[in-house]
Amino acid sequence: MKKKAFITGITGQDGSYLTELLLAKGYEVHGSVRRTSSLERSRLAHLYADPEVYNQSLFLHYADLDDPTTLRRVLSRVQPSELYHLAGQSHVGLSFEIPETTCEFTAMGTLRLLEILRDLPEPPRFFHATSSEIFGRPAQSPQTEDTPIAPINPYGCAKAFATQMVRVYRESHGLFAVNGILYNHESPRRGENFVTRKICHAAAAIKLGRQRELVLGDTSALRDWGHARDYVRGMWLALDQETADDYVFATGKLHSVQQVIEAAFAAVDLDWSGYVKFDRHFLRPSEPLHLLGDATKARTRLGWSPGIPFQELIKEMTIAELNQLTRTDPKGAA
Ligand code: F7E
Repeated sequence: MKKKAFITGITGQDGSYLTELLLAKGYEVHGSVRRTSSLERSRLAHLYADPEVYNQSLFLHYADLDDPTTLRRVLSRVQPSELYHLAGQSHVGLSFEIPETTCEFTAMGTLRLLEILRDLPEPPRFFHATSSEIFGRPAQSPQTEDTPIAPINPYGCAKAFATQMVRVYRESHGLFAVNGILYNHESPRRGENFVTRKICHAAAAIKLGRQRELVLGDTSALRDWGHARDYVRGMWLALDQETADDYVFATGKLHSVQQVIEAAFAAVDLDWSGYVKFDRHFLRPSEPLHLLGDATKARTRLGWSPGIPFQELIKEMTIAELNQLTRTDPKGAA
């Protein structure tokens, strides 16, 4: 019998990489998709197009985190042995604009899932994709699973609530529930409003003469950036254990937004300095500080380590943008 996994957020960056990983491991993969007018599922398009995969080992279900009745019905029917919860409003800047929506999906959505699992006769193993943003501006750097939670933005607060609830349901209700505390992780499939993708896209578009400038907020901000492909491997490993626990997934290396700019423009052989402009519109009311992860526990217990270094990641993302832009309008290439 094939193992069955269920993924919320299957159409996102992490969902699509995780789907590929699980299909390669022989799983039957199910995912929930939101009803939207745009049908934005491009990250899974190559799998839909494959008649040996779509509706054979990959299945999609309409369900959303604010509709627990449907979620309960779908999960009762599918009966997965593993549930990877990746969905939620994940943009930190946007969470200042739409705090209630952020909490509704990211915090309450997680609690609703935990409540459903608690009632199932055989609850699946549960992976919750949480975030370094739960730490805010920690006194301790690097952070571990034991660093105190002290978020400083609505997104971090929603994730903090959900993270703590996962711990409560693990300890009080005996669920096999895991928090993966994920530091920033990127790829060519990253959403366009995150800074790495925005920069890599701009470098490629400027190279091709299709964009004139790149407008950014705080370029001195530091982050611990890894590759999403490495992080989804960690998710799977975290559920493939005897007991449930929390794990930090991080590279343990800090880079600035400015270093992303330099690496992306170098990948297309351009001098960045004439193109990058500042706009305070992209500044946030507060910035986390010292968010650097210590993944010792994931390394020693799970045998996990990040394989793809920062320079390689940014180069891969920029070249992917260049290829994509050239494919969409080959004549525009300069
Ligand atoms: O910002 C600065 C911005 O939006 C990174 C999510 O996956 O990782 C991600 O959150 C930094 C910040 O990611 C622009 O102020 C400057 O300091 O790419 P980002 P994030 O906020 O770190 C965590 C771990 C998550 O959990 C989240 O879900 O870049 N920055 N100028 C800018 N950021 C954006 N987006 N756009 C700018 O123009």
